[in-house]
Parts: sequence; structure tokens; C-alpha cells
Amino acid sequence: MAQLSFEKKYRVRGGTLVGGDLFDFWVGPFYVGFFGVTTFFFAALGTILIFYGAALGDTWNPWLISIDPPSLEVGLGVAPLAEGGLWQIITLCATFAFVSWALREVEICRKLGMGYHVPWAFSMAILAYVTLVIFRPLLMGAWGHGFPYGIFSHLDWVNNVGYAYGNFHYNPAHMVAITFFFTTCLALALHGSLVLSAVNPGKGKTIGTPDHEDTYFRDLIGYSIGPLGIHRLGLLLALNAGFWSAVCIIISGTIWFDQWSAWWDWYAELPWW
Ligand code: BCL
Ligand code: BCL
Ligand code: BPH
Repeated sequence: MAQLSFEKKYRVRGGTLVGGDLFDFWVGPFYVGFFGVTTFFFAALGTILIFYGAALGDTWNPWLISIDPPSLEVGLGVAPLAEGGLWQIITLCATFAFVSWALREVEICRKLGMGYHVPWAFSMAILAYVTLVIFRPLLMGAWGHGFPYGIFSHLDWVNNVGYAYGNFHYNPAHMVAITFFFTTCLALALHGSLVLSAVNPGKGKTIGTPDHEDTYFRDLIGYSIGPLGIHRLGLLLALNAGFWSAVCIIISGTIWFDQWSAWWDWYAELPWW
């Protein structure tokens, strides 16, 4: 109930970036706004084009449908629709849909008088996507280096691009990214379980406080990062996971062309071995 009366108080006009009052309304629980309209437009167009591409292709098996980028010969040119052109338009639609979504998040933050942490965080995911399908292909000189839009085909792409550089696990930025992903998971497992343990002490007992939570970790490992700190740490870990992912792929094929294991030669060549 508190939630509902809160919403009533804050569901007022204002805070939009574009369009003034024009799209400043809600549809059911969803805030619309100018960027709600653009998200819907690009998401719908992109999805329809995926279905159109599927209709041109030879299967309706959802796992196998694939919208492929143009062949490498097309370079940075525009391809005919059926030979990569669809992929190019869908990539634009997807990028605009994701950016619109982030801007819609910004408008909601402004309405509520909150910080922009969520849209900033989502921007890191968008950066990783744009790195894969725009920045890296641009740097390598062909849209054909983007990943195909298909459930299985994009896995093949990851595999093939990985082995193009030998054992991709030797990519140092990939190592850093993976470490951040694992650490993010560790942090959320500890945070989620700690909070639940404090608020679920068992039937009939009073729930714990942040002091209980802090004391738990001080007893266990001598330190508690604290109720605000854990959220800062979690965000830092997750954003780094996305950031180093973008780094690990942007450097593959642009500044590093060899097997990734050969990158470590400098280490083997240190004078003191
Ligand atoms: Mg991938 C897997 C989507 C980029 C490597 N990938 C998945 C699946 C899902 C997907 C089909 C589960 C993901 C998940 O739960 O994420 N990948 C996906 C999308 C992008 C993407 C939408 C993108 O950038 C736009 N993937 C990439 C890049 C690689 C990559 C190229 C590095 C990140 N991906 C892998 C590997 C695997 C996947 C490796 C898997 O093993 C796994 C799989 O099982 O593949 C078959 C977390 C997000 C959520 C839980 C939120 C909900 C997301 C839902 C599930 C996404 C549905 C997408 C839908 C089928 C696609 C089209 C949309 C419509 C046309 C509107
Ligand atoms: Mg690797 C990349 C882990 C083995 C080759 N690899 C990654 C990174 C991650 C990782 C660090 C992917 C995350 C990412 O970019 O997210 N790899 C990883 C692990 C192992 C591993 C843990 C392991 O062995 C335990 N990798 C290998 C092996 C190689 C290999 C050795 C293959 C043989 N790896 C590669 C290659 C790549 C990676 C090649 C990459 O390109 C990828 C990378 O770094 O990419 C940047 C970022 C998230 C996104 C891109 C998703 C963006 C989502 C967008 C913004 C929103 C989508 C919305 C959606 C459409 C909406 C759907 C509809 C709604 C649900 C309604
Ligand atoms: O609203 C959100 O979450 C509820 C936002 C979101 C976020 C946010 C949001 O605020 C944040 C902070 C993150 N993601 C963060 C991160 C991580 C750290 C930076 C990173 C690991 C990550 N997100 C990853 C991923 C992945 C992976 C790993 O693959 C996926 C699939 C997602 N995030 C997905 C999402 C969505 C659930 C949501 C979000 N992350 C964004 C929703 C959105 O943008 O909606 C508008 C667009 C549409 C409704 C559809 C667009 C359709 C296109 C036009 C066509 C499809 C093209 C596509 C390229 C095809 C791909 C096919 C695949 C089979 C490969």
C-alpha cells in the first residue's frame, strides 16, 4: 500500500528530456515518454526485420534462425537486404532501441529526483554490444566482423573468433573480465544471503538490523564493507566485468593479431629467468 500511495505522489508531469508534456504519461504501470515511443519503434522494427529475415531464410527453427552480417568483401559498404543489409538495419535498430531505453531510464530518474546510476550502468552493457557490432568492425574494416543474430549462430561466432587467436583464455583483458564476472557473482551471493538471513531469523523472532549484518562479517572475516559499501562494490565489480569484456574483444584483431598465448612472450623473455 505504501508503494501505491508513493507512486500516486510521484506520478506527476515534468522531468522529460524531449517532447515536453507530449508523451508524459503512463500506460498501465509503464512510463512512456518520448524515449518510450522511440524504444518501441526501433524494437518493433528490428524484431519485424528479424522475422522477415527468418522468412527469407530456410528454417523457422528458433534455435537455428540467423540473421548474418554481410560477407567480408562488402567491407564497410552497404549490403543488399538479403545479404547482410538486414543485419545492418537491425544493428542500427538495436543500437537505437538500447540507447532509447537508457534515455527512458534517465527520464524516470529525473522524475523521481534520483541519481543516474542505473542508466550509466546499462550504458556499459550497450558499450559492450556496440563494441562487438560497430566499433570493432569499423576498426577492422568490414561489417562482416560483427556477430550474427541467431541463438546458435552467435555461439559459433564466439567459438570461431576465440580460436582465431589460439587459446582465447590467454587474452589478459579476457582474464580480467572473467575474474570480475566471478567476483560479481560471489559478492551478490554473499549480499543476497546475508540480507535474507537478517530478515528471516525464523518464526517468532525479531528481524536483524544492519548491525547484525556487519557483525556477522566482522566475526567471520574481520571486516564488513557495510550496507552502502556493498552496493558500491557490486556496481564497481559488474561495470568492470562489462568494461574489460569490451576491452578484450576490441584489442583482438585491431592491435593484436597473433595467438594470445604469444602475448605472454614478454614475460618469458624477462632477463632474470
Ligand atoms: Mg549471447 C547465451 C542473448 C551477445 C555469448 N545469449 C545467450 C542466451 C540469449 C543470449 C539467447 C542467454 C543470455 C542471458 O541470459 O543473458 N547474447 C544475447 C543478446 C546479445 C548477446 C541479446 C546482444 O548483445 C544483443 N552473447 C553475445 C555476445 C557474446 C555472447 C556476442 C558475449 C557476450 N551468449 C554467449 C554465450 C552464451 C550466450 C557463450 C550462452 O551459453 C547462452 C545460451 O544459452 O545461448 C544459446 C543474461 C540476461 C538476462 C537473463 C536477461 C534476459 C535476456 C533474454 C533471455 C534475452 C533473449 C534474447 C532473444 C532470444 C533474442 C532476440 C530478441 C527479440 C527479437 C526481441
Ligand atoms: Mg570468452 C567474450 C567469459 C571462454 C571467446 N567471454 C567474453 C565475455 C566474458 C567471457 C568475459 C562475455 C561477456 C560480455 O561481453 O558481456 N569466456 C568467458 C568464460 C569462459 C570463456 C567465463 C570460460 O571458459 C569459463 N571465450 C572462452 C573460450 C573462447 C572465448 C576460450 C571461445 C572458444 N569470449 C570469446 C570471444 C568473446 C568472449 C570471442 C567476446 O566477444 C566476449 C566479449 O568480451 O564481448 C564484449 C557483455 C554483454 C553484452 C554484449 C550484452 C549486451 C546486451 C544489450 C545491451 C541488451 C540486449 C537486450 C535484448 C535484445 C532484449 C531482449 C528482450 C527482452 C528480454 C524483453
Ligand atoms: O532494463 C534493464 O534491466 C532490467 C536494463 C538492462 C541492463 C541494465 C538495465 O538497466 C543494466 C544495468 C545492465 N543490463 C547491465 C548488464 C551487465 C553489466 C554491464 C552485462 C553483463 C549485461 N547487462 C548483459 C546482458 C545480456 C547478455 C550477457 O547477453 C543480455 C541479453 C542483457 N544484458 C539484456 C538486457 C535487457 C533485459 C535489458 C537490460 N539488459 C535492456 C532492455 C532493452 O534495451 O529493451 C529495449 C529493446 C528491446 C525490447 C528489444 C530490441 C530488439 C532489437 C531491435 C532486435 C534484436 C537485435 C539483437 C541484436 C538480436 C540478438 C540475438 C541473440 C540471440 C544474440
